[in-house]
Amino acid sequence: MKRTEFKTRGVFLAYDHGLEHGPTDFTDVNVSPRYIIDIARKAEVDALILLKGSAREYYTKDIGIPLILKLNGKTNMYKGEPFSKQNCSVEEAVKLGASAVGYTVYSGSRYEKFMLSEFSRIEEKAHNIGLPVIMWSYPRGKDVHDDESIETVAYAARVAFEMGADIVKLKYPDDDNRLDWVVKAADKTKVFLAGGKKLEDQNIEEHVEKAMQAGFSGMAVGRNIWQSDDPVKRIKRIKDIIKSY
Ligand code: FBP
Repeated sequence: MKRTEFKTRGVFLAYDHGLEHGPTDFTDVNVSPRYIIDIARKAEVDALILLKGSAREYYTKDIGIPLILKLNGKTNMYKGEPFSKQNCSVEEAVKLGASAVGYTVYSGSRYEKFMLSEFSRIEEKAHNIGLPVIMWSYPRGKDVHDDESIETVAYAARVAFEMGADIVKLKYPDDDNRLDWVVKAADKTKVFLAGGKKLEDQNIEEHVEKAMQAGFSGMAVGRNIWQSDDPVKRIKRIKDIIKSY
């Protein structure tokens, strides 16, 4: 399948929660990948993030939205030290029409060495065929005491840069006066904000505004969009903020 052109700025719509959290995040409506694809089209998001199951059944290039295929993931039934193994190959992602690939690294976990080396193999393979690589960089595990501190989030940003990621997806840190430090730590890697649990419209827009002011490149968001009553409007508002920078 021919790749759809991929931009490293804007809004990405994330929908890998069926594996990460289970259907508890879903309603009768947003449980269907078709609903999410419909939002993505109407709001003209810059990319759609799927796992291989949804991608295989629902993604086609006619949708006109670039696909980011997430190559690892785990359930939250498992409560031990975080460890997310690769469960889809770069080759399979290409077959499914992906324009980029994604992978979560839980730095600080006792299993980080496995995730870092798996990420590294994926990064080399993907870059060899011109596919951008996105790291979900989420410090987590019993040795990580404050995953939302600015220093931890900046460290997560740097991990992605040093590992060769084109884009890093990060949680919003607790000290938003120092968001520019996160961007500096990421150097050439573009920084995207993750969404988190559903917030009020105003709060999410405030986060995006502050992040963009500090030099972020966009937002990769899931629940705050497809759990909202008016997902398309929410995306459009976020897009307008991003475009104004
Ligand atoms: P949300 O915007 O819904 O938070 O999605 C972002 C994301 O990174 C998803 O891609 C992923 O499924 C989820 O968060 C993982 O969240 P966590 O590991 O914090 O439970």
